[in-house]
Amino acid sequence: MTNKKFNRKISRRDFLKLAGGTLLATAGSRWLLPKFGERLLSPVEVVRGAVDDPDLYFAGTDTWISLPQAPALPPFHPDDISPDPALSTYMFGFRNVLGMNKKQKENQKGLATHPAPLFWIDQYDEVGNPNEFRLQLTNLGLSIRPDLIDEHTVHFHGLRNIIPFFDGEPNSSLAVPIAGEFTYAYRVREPGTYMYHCHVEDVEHVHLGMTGLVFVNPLQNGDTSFYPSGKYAYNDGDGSTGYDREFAMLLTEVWAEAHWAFSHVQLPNWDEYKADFYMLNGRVYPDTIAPNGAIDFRNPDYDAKGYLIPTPGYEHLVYQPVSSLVTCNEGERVLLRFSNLGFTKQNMTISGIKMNIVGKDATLLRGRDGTDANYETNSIYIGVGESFDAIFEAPPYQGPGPYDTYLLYNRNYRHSSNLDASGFGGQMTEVHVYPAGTLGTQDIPNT
Ligand SMILES: [Cu+2]
Repeated sequence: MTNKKFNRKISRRDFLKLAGGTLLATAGSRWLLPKFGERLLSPVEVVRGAVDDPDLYFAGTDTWISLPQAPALPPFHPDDISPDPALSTYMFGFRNVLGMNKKQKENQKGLATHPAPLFWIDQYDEVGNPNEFRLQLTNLGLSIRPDLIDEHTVHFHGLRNIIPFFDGEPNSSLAVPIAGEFTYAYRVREPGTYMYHCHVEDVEHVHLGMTGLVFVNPLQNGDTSFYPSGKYAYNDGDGSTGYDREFAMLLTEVWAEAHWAFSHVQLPNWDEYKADFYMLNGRVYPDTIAPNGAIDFRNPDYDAKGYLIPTPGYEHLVYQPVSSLVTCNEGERVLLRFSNLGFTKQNMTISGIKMNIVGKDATLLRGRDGTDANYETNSIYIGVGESFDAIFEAPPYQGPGPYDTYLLYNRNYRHSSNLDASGFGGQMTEVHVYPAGTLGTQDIPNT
C-alpha cells in the first residue's frame, strides 16, 4: 500500500537539487558538497562506515500483546486467532536484536515488543566525544500477514537539524524493505524527550504499535556542581532540571476493531477511529505497576534462540516489558518524561503531588532572554505528538507500610478505566515513596 508514485516522479537530477540545498545548509559538518567534478557521495557510501557497529539494532515485525480479556468486545476483543489465550491483541512493532546472531535474529519474526524499545542517547559532543548514535534497522516481515510487504522506517518525531536522508519520512528519504538493512546515524545536539515511530503508512504503523520513546541526555550530565546526582534534563546552567530518578511514560492507544481487522486480512475505516484501550508504556493498570522485563537496550536479555525471557508470574507481559511503576525516596527529585503517540489528547495528574514542567517538546522552558518559564501544575494536557518533562519532589514519607502510594492517572476516567467500570485498566500507575535512603541509585530509567 506504499505510495511510490511520488518517488518515481522525482528524477535523480531533481533529487540531487533537493539534496544539494540540504547539504549546503549543513556545510561545516561531514556532509560537505564535493568539489566541482567530484560526484556526490551516494547514500550507501555515506552510511557504509556505520553499518558494522550499531549502538542499537531494530527489527520491524509483528507481535501479540496482552490487554484485559474482560469485558469482551465481540468479535474484536479478545482476538480469536491469538496464538496464546493470554495474548489478546495483534500489533506491529520493533524488536531490539542488538548482538544477536543471524538465526536468533530471524527467530524474532512475529515477536516484537510494545512499545518499541525505550532508549537514550548522549548529546553529540564535537569536542569530548564525537560519536554518532547509530541505529541499524532491518525488516523481518509480518508473520500473520505475509501478503503485506510493507517497508519500515524510524522517524524521530521533533528531532531538529536532521538531514532528510535520516529522517525516516519515506517519501523524502528511504524505507527498509523485507530483508533489507539500513543504519541511521544521529548527531543530536538538542537534549530532551522525544518519541519515535515508523513513518511508513503512518496512521497504520503508528496505531498498530511501531512507537517508542527516546531521550537525549545533555552535555551537562556528570557535572555535580549544580545538582548532586549530576543528572539533568537539559543544559540549564543552574541545576533547575537536576533529578535523581527518571521514568519514561509513553501514552498510546488501541482501537480493538482495527487490530482485529489487520489480523483477519481486513482494512479498518480509520475515520471511525475510537480507542478502546489507553496505555502507559504499552500496558494498562494494574499491569503498569508489574515488574520490568529486560529494558536495558544496550544489554538485551534473551535465551539461546533469541527469545525474550518472561518474568515469572508475568508471562502475559513478555512482549510488553516496560513498567510504569515510579519508585523513589522521600525528598528526591523525579523526572517524568511524558510523550503521547496515541490519537487523543490526554490529561495526566498525580494525586497530591505538584509537578514542575521544565521542558516541552525537547525544549528547555526558557525565554529568549533567559527568563525561566517553568511552571507548577497538578495536571498536564498532552496533545498528540507532544512531549513534556515534569519534575516532582517526592513528599515526606508518612507510613505506615514500607512506602506511601500516590496515583498517577489520566483525569478522563474513561481513559483510566477502559471498558470496565471497576477502576482497572487504562493510563494509570502508582508512585511509591520510600523513607530516605531506602532505594539505591537508579542506573536504568524506569527501574
Ligand atoms: Cu512500519
